[in-house]
Amino acid sequence: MSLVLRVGPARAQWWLEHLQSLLPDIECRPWDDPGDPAAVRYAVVWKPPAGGLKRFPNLELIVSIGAGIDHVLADPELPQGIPIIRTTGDELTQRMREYVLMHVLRIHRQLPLVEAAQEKAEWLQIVIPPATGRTVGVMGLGNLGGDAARMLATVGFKVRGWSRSPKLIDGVSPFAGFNALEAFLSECEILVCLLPLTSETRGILNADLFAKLPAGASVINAARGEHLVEDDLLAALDSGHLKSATLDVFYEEPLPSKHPFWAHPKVLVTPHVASMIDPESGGKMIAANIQRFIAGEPIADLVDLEKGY
Ligand code: NDP
Ligand code: OXD
Repeated sequence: MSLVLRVGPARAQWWLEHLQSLLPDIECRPWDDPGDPAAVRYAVVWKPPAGGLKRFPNLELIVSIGAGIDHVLADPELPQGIPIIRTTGDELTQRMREYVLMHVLRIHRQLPLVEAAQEKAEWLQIVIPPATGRTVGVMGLGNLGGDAARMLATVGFKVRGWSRSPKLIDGVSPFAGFNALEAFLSECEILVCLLPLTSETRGILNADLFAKLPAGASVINAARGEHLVEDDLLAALDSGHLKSATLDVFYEEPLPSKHPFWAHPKVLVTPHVASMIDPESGGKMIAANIQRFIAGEPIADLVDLEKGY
């Protein structure tokens, strides 16, 4: 009985050794050297290539090294009927909370202007409203978005949240479904996207949506690159309707060196690091979920494949 691991090369060995130490009864093998394909029962993967998982005829479980599972569902040859578990956890949530707080405050307190002024040795005093005078909208109120919205409300922001089904979170004005999207957007000065990528949310950050935001709004996308229509964002920034964009995720990762986002004065690029799953904390979550699966116990992170997230 074996487990096959597919993760980027930078941390592959760390992952493999750590998972093996947590799952001593299962042989953990790298993706490119899986041994007997018939022995592979578990696949722990980030962005598996198309057709890669169908190599294993006795696969029982797929584990996403990520909160999102879009990168698994993207495989057109994905073997059907196999349960998929996503990876969550306090550290993942904590890291995303820090990312959202840092970038919302950077925009709210106009840090780019302060830094530009310093370069010119200019003493620029800007009167900024307190957070209680600023509205932030969070799209997606799940583990990450729900937590971020709660945290922003605690800091003092006026917070709105948008989800598929209604969600009640202290200090957060709830909006649910596409019928409520326009009303939700109408006052969001800073918009944070923490949606999963599904057929309903692909391309949701587009010209139509930007037009419904107040003039001068800023957008933070820490969800998936495919949520964003890149040309629409560039047009909205260049027309001045949007003030700035903070992007952690991209259609193509790593973001190609010639991509216009890198040098755009209104875009801050971060390299998909808003909340990284590391082998220590992520490995513990993954190993615990595999053990629950083997024991036939309930698994909170089991993905509802009907919903697609
Ligand atoms: P969850 O599945 O816990 O939550 C998803 C939220 O989005 C839910 O509130 C859900 O609504 C809402 N939603 C889904 N579809 C729609 C829709 N059509 N319309 C409105 N709302 C919708 O996800 P997580 O919070 O764990 O993660 C969100 C995403 O963040 C991941 O899928 C991943 O893409 C991204 N991510 C990015 C990371 C990074 O480092 N940049 C790290 C980790 C995750 P409802 O509550 O009604 O179900
Ligand atoms: C995730 C991610 O989905 O890292 O967890 O993007």
